[in-house]
Amino acid sequence: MPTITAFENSPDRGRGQARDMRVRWALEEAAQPYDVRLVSFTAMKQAAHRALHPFGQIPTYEDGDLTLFESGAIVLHIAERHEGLLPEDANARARAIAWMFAALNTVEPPIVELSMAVLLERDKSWYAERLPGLQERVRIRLGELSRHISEANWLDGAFSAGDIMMVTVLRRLNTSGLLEEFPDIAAYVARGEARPAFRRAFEAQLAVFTAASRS
Ligand code: GTB
Repeated sequence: MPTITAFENSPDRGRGQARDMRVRWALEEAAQPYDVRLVSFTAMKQAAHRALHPFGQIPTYEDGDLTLFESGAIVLHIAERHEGLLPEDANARARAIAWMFAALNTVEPPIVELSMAVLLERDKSWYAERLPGLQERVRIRLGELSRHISEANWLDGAFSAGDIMMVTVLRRLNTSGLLEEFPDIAAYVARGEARPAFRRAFEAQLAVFTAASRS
């Protein structure tokens, strides 16, 4: 059974924003049981964890002789070994993988930049001036994605690992007000969140937060 790592005490307070969520979701879609090892911020930076993850972060994935880091690589590995997360047709499979990269390389960067500014720069003198530009860069990507998705249920035909990556990336905007400006995208995220596998993954990470806040 694979083991993944996740925050012992996630700063998102159980909102499922940390990147173990996408790995949990992929494992749930694949009906692959898994163990979770919870790590503290201190433990993450120590040698034992850095042996698994050179940058001292979560998530990691261990299965037999294999250790992986980077959520995209982990989800791709899971998708390649289980049915239902990547299409059989070679071209459709290549396109689904392209969407995984698009989520991580094209859509996630401006979203992370905006989130980090909101989190860390609120009290800075330049914040009010910088915010609209950061929001605009996210809006550009959402507009482009909205034109692509339009009325479609998923990014490219059937649900795939590309949708797992994209929905988890877009969820980072849940409290930003930006998703509501793009009803197609908001509906797409809601469709992802309504999947039973997403719900199971979400409840599992929420249970970690609930237990931590009781102790
Ligand atoms: N590129 C890597 C991947 O995709 O796996 C990035 C991994 C990463 O950023 N991990 C973060 C981490 O370990 C957790 S997910 N951070 C600790 C550190 O670097 O010391 C990022 C995250 C954290 C918290 C929230 N939140 O509170 O809303 C959202 C996202």
